[in-house]
Amino acid sequence: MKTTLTAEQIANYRRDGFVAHPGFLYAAEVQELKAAVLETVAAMGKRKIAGDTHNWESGDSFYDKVFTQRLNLWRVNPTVKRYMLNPALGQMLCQLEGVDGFRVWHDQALIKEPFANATAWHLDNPYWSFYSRHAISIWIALEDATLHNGCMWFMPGTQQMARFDNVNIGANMADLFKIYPEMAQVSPVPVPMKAGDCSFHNGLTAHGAGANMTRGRRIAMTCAYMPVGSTFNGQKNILPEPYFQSLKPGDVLANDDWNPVVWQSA
Ligand SMILES: O=C(O)CCC(=O)C(=O)O
Ligand SMILES: [Fe+2]
Repeated sequence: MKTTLTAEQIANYRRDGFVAHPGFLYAAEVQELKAAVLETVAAMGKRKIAGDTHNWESGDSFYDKVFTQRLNLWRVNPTVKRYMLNPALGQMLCQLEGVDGFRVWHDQALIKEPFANATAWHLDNPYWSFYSRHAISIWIALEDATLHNGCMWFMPGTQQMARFDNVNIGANMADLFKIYPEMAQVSPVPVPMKAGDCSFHNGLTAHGAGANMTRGRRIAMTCAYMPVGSTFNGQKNILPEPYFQSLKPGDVLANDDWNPVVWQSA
């Protein structure tokens, strides 16, 4: 794992709200993580969230055909956990965001199957159970992500324009711009990646991905992180029901089982 960032990468991240980090995983690590992810996705079957008790029938809706989406693999697979909760990775997140510590929010395997739909422009943090201008995600390519098979695209600087209003990832690519018309003036930047490359993006940076125009699978592993000290905003997102019921808005989200600390400075 290449866990050193240059000063230029940190400066670019803070200006643009995203940065690419080529060569994050070495070849043997790509093989190990990819095998662990695919094995866990297969073992989860129709369960969308690891450990969840109810089956999600993946239907034929537009969203079902954006990607195969499985969450919280880290909770059931020790290899995935070793990568996603790696302290050196946690330290990189702190450098990028300039905060003291991060907890894991949730991970996600996102596999654009052959001929999958595009991922509409959206923000991430407003979906989650805390609001923060310092939430961050890593997106790791486990197969090459190209302009043809649906690589990620980001809108530089939009993290500064965002409030906590958002849209669902629906069939209309441009719905986000109904609530943020000013973002439609920003030129999007594609980030094609080789397997093992990753990017980081802020939870308020507008991003999306193209359709998969190929017969191959675009396989990505991602993870979202919450600054230590973040507070509950009243939204359930993927919180388990009993934990959700125990919370009131303003409570600090500090459950070490559900959201363990990835890294915190002393
Ligand atoms: O992989 C995709 O198509 C979208 C990923 C995404 O929205 C994210 O990682 O926040
Ligand atoms: Fe996203």
